Amino acid sequence: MQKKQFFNLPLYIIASILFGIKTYIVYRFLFNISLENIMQEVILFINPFASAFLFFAISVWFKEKGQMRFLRYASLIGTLILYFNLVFYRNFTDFITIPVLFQGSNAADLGTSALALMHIPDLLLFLDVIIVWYLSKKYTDDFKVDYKKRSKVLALTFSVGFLLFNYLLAEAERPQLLQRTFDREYLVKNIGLFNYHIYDIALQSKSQAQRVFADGNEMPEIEDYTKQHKTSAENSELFGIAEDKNVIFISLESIQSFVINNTVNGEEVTPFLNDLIEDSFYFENFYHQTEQGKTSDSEFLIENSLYPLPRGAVYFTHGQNEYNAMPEVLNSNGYNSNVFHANNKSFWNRDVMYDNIGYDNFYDVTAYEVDQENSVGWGLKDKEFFEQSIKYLQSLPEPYYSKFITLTNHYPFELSEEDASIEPYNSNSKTLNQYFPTVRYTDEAVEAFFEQLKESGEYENSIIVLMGDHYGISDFHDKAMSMYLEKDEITAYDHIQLQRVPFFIHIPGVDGKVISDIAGQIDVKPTLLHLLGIETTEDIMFGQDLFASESKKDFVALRDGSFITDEYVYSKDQCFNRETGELLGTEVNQLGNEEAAGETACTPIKADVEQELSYSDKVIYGDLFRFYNFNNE
Ligand code: GP9
Ligand code: MN
Repeated sequence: MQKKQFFNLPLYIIASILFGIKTYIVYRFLFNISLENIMQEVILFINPFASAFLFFAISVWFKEKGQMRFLRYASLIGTLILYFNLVFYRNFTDFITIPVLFQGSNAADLGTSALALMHIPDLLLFLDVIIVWYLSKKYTDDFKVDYKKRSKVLALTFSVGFLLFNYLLAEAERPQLLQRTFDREYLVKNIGLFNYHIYDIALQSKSQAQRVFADGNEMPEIEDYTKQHKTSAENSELFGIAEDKNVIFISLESIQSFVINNTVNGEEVTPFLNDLIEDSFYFENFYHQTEQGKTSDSEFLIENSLYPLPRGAVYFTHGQNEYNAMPEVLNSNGYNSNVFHANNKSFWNRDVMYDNIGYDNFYDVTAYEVDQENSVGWGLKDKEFFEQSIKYLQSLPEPYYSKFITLTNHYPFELSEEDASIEPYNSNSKTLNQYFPTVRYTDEAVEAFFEQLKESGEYENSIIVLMGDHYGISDFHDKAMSMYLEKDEITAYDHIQLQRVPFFIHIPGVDGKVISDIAGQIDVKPTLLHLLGIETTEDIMFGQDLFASESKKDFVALRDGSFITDEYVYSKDQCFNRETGELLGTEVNQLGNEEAAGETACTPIKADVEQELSYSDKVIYGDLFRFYNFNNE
């Protein structure tokens, strides 16, 4: 009786507290999780307790004897999961994912070095297991309780409530955290390691199920479709013009076409890019086709000429699929392929995806010297990034394909004063105001990079491709945008036209021109491969060579089903004249006026667009390329 008073907390609460404290210590001091503000600190502190409580509170549903056994094994298994992650993290600075565990070479690599990654003091991590074990054995009679239904429901309500609270905080800190899945570190930081594992299992099972039910049957129809719409090498006006040259691809973070040849406060926004148009092929009606996966979606488009997915980031959800991506194709044509990007390698699951699609090297944040001084916003400043990259570029075997992903011009468009060459715009949108100086900063960084390429001798033998990855200013800022563009309002038509991003192909020694044909990121892969003199007959791609003498398709499809043709722009059931922006008709009547609704000039094309997007989705959901032999050799 006496003892019972001494331990007046139920054992599952004691176990939760101990386990929560331990997990927090591991998060805070053993994993290298970056915390950017107080809110993140708070969430990181709360989530270990939320998930521990959820887990241990299950014990109340057991009969008295089972309760103790459950708590013992729960704390042991929970600790083992935490510990395996720690050991994995010490080697890979990343968290375990189900596919990595079962399919990746990572786990095998780890096997050999696992012992070296375990340290004697790690035994302390098992302290709470020993305590729970001891208490549950020694004081079984004091701790086992015949819980009333009310207490059970209370424990459940409390644990779910706690979890929900944690989730809401996380959602406030990172909107759409679960739908978008951008980074494992963000997930662990916000919902905790254990909930992250549950989420990862759910995501994995869903895509596995779709994969399992797919067989090769759909493939011939899709192959047929892409072959019919393919532009052939014979029709390509510039086939082989850059044969065996290096490719330097620069992904310009959040740069939209509306800043090109435009001014703010009387100053040019992108003087370097404007000049570059003179001696490049510049596509002025080139659209991004990304969705929630943002930069990674744009990468996916240019690497595969497949569309990204309507929800989530395909880099995350289908990072293990079979692809026939540009790095693989180039590798088999004697190229060495690389990515330069000064961010966490696990962001957008890049490490896994890059490995899968054949990149030879990924120069991630660890390849750079990053400190307070040379960083702003999301990390290393673009000028520093290019400067520090040159030495790596020079060391590569040629020919190489090297993709550089800039970062400074990322929302919320922060820039220190000494880096700003132009004044911000003046409107009610801080975002749009600040956008111009950061775009200018990136423009200057690219200019300096061109200089460095010339000085280091990398320029002459390379072609340089520049592309905006996606929009930077969302429709949330329409009011300020309409003011800047001197329009009464931003209509659905304007919104689509704002999805244009700059696309340059600069071939030293070759005169370029401005090309007005409609084009999209989906067209990059076939275009580049043809410039390099690589045939694409065997490939399955939805894009076409932008230098083909005849176009095989009438539309550029955006990922939400909007599209652009020579004559029309279609978005949200509305069909516009592309030239004038005049509304030609509405397909489904949103105002409830049946008569006004009906077919428009866009209707027949809409069906084609939907079919194309659904073919591409089928390839990804069913992992259909595993049934296809690309014959790359
Ligand atoms: C992150 C960078 C930005 O590494 O590519 O990603 P975004 O938010 O633009 O997709
Ligand atoms: Mn981006």
